[in-house]
Amino acid sequence: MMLWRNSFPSLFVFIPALAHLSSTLAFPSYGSLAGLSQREVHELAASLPAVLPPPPPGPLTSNGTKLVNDRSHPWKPLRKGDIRGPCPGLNTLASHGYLPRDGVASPSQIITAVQEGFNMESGLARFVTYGAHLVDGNLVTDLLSIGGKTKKTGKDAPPPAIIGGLNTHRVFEGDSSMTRGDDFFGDNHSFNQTLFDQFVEYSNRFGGGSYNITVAAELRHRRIQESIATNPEFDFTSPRFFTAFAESTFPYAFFVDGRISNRTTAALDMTNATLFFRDSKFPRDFWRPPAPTGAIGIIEIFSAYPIAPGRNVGAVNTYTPDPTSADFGNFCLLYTNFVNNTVKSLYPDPKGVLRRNLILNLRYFYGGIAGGGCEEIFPYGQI
Ligand code: HEM
Ligand SMILES: *[C@@H]1O[C@H](CO)[C@@H](O)[C@H](O)[C@H]1NC(C)=O
Ligand SMILES: *[C@@H]1O[C@H](CO)[C@@H](O)[C@H](O)[C@H]1NC(C)=O
Ligand SMILES: *[C@@H]1O[C@H](CO)[C@@H](O)[C@H](O)[C@H]1NC(C)=O
Ligand SMILES: *[C@@H]1O[C@H](CO)[C@@H](O)[C@H](O)[C@H]1NC(C)=O
Ligand SMILES: *[C@@H]1O[C@H](CO)[C@@H](O)[C@H](O)[C@H]1NC(C)=O
Ligand SMILES: *[C@@H]1O[C@H](CO)[C@@H](O)[C@H](O)[C@H]1NC(C)=O
Ligand SMILES: CC(=O)N[C@H]1CO[C@H](CO)[C@@H](O)[C@@H]1O
Repeated sequence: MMLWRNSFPSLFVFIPALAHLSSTLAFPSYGSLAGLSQREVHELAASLPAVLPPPPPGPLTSNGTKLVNDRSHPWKPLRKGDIRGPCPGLNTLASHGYLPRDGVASPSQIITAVQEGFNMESGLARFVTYGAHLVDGNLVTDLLSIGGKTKKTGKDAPPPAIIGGLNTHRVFEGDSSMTRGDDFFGDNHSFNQTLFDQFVEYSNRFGGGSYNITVAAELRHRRIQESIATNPEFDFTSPRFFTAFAESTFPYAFFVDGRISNRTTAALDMTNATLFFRDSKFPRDFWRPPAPTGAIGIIEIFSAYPIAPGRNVGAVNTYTPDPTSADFGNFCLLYTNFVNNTVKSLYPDPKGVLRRNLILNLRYFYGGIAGGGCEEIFPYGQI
C-alpha cells in the first residue's frame, strides 16, 4: 500500500483568493496558472504552497504481469466532489485507489499509478504525464486534476481563465476522441453512450465483437471524418495528432488481461470495454500487461488511413494541412513545438518559483524521450 493514499490532503484544498481578483473567487490548488495575466500569476503563485517537484519515479523493478484488481485496490463509487475526466485509464486508477480517489494527483503519483496499474512503459508515462502537467496542472503546487470543469479560455474570460485540469481543450485534451464528443459541441469530456455504441458497432463489424488493431484503424478514421464533417473548429495538429493515434492503441494495449502475452493480436471484448470506459472499473481478476507497454501498433493504425496534421478553418469540410505541425516523420518537432510554442505561450515570462518549476518539469518531460535523438531546449534557461 502506498503512503500517499493515507497522507494525501483532503478533497478540495481551496486557497483564499486575493481581494482584487474577486472577493468570491476561490482558486483550487490544482488549478492551472496558464493564461492568467502576469500580475495574477504573480499573486496567486505567492499565495499557493510552493512545492519543489521531485524527480519522477523510475521504471518498475518488478515489471511483469500481476493481479492489479486486488483486495487493497477495491473499486469505489464517486463521492461528492470527486473528479473524473476524459481518460478512462486515469479514471479507473482513481476509482481503484491507485491514484487519490478525489482525482487530484501529482505527476509522480500519476507515473507510479500508470506503471503499477497498467504497466505503462516508463518513458511514455513520463512524457505524457509531464506534457499534461505542463499545460493543465498547477506548476507551483505540483498538482494536476484528471478532469475538472472546462472554462472557455480567451482574453475576455474572467480569471481564472483556465482551471480545467485534463479537460482543458486544445492543449492536451483534443478532438475526435472515440467515446467523448468534441469540445465544440459542449461538455464533451464525459462518456458518451452514442459514441460508445459506435465503438461497439465497429468492434462487431471489424473485430468479430472485440476491439483490436483492425478496429482501431477503422474507428480512428471514422472519428476523424466525423469531426471534419461536423466540427468547424476541428483541430488535428500536434500534439493531438499524436495523442489521438496513441489513445486508439490503449484499449487493446492496456485493457486486455496480462495473461494474454501477444499484444499485437490482443482484443478487448465489449463487456470489459464497458467497465473501463463507462464505469472506470477493472474487470474481476484483471492482470496488468505482461511487460512495460507503449502505443503498440500506432503506425499500423496511421498507415491504414494516412492523414496530414491539419484543421478545419472555420467551417465544416475545410480540412487544411498544417505543414508547421509535427507528424510521424518528424517526432522531435512534437517536443520542440510543444515546449517552444505551447508551453511558452502559456507562460511567456514566468518568475520565481513558477520559473524554477517550469524548468524542472521541462527537464522531467524531456527525460521521457532522452535517448530519442531530440535536442533538449531551454526556453526559460537552466538552473
Ligand atoms: C500517463 C498519464 C496519462 C495521461 C496524462 C492521460 C491523459 C489523457 C487525456 C487528456 C485524454 C483525453 C484525450 C482526448 O480524447 O481528448 C486521454 C484519453 C485516453 N486515455 Fe489517457 N492518459 C494517461 C494514461 C493512460 C493510460 C495508462 C491508459 C490506459 C490504461 C489511457 C487510456 C486512454 C484512452 C483509451 C483514451 C481515449 C479515450 C477516447 O478516445 O474516448 N491513458 N488520456
Ligand atoms: C523488465 O525487467 C527485466 C528484469 O529486471 C529487465 O531485464 C528488463 O529490461 C525490464 N524491461 C523493461 C522494458 O524495462
Ligand atoms: C453524444 O454524441 C453524439 C454523437 O456525436 C451526439 O449527437 C450527442 O449529442 C452526444 N450526447 C451527449 C449526451 O452528449
Ligand atoms: C481483428 O479481428 C478480426 C476479426 O476476428 C480479424 O479478422 C483481424 O485479423 C483482427 N486483427 C488483428 C490485428 O488481429
Ligand atoms: C504476435 O502475433 C503476430 C501476428 O500473428 C505475429 O506476427 C507476432 O510474431 C506475434 N508476436 C509474438 C511475440 O508472438
Ligand atoms: C475480461 O477481463 C477478465 C479479467 O482480465 C478476463 O479474465 C476475461 O477473459 C475478459 N473477457 C471477458 C469476456 O470476460
Ligand atoms: C525556440 O524559440 C527561440 C526563441 O523564439 C528560438 O530562438 C529557437 O531557435 C527555438 N528553438 C527551436 C529548437 O526551434
Ligand atoms: C458531440 C457531443 O458529445 N455533444 C454533446 C456535448 O455536451 C453537451 C452538453 O452536455 C451536449 O449537449 C452535446 O450533445
